[in-house]
Amino acid sequence: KGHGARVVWLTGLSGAGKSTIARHAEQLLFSQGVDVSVLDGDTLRMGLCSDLGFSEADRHENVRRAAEVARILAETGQVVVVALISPLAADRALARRIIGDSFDEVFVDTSLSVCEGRDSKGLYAAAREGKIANFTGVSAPYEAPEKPELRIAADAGSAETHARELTEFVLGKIGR
Ligand code: GGZ
Repeated sequence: KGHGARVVWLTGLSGAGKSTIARHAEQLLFSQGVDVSVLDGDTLRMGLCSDLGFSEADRHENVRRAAEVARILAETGQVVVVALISPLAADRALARRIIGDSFDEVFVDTSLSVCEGRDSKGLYAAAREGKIANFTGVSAPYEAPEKPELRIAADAGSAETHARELTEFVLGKIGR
């Protein structure tokens, strides 16, 4: 148990599948005996980050807090899967600086049209109608990673397949 000490940082649009992939990968890694935890933006925003909105400054703080918590958990030997939109390259670079060598950036690459087509929570529709301001991909920027350690092409294929891809990547990183 333990001694994973990695942070895999999933970035991508709302509805890209980050949370689902993270949860499936958590199960797969757990069943391989890996001590793993998930930090999900949606969940963090219900507690630790409940004071934060979606301005650039608040997203920056959201990323910073998630990175600091991920670092603490990784220092206990866990593999930490973080799932945050984290739309700005500079903020992801901050996370990388906070976490250090055990950080890997994973781009869950789902096109805006596919995310918007799914619109499982109706957020894109609301954003288009101007009911949600600063919505990533609609009225706020998303800077795609230029050199992620892993890119998951998620326009096609199932979340299970993508999670298996992520799991293989993590197992390789922890020498398993
Ligand atoms: C982006 C928003 C917004 C705005 C609410 N822009 O798909 P979801 O619903 O379940 O996940 C999204 C979540 C994004 O939180 P993060 O902490 O990952 O974002 S960031 O890293 O940028 O801080 C979405 C919902 O919150 N949501 N309003 N304006 N996503």
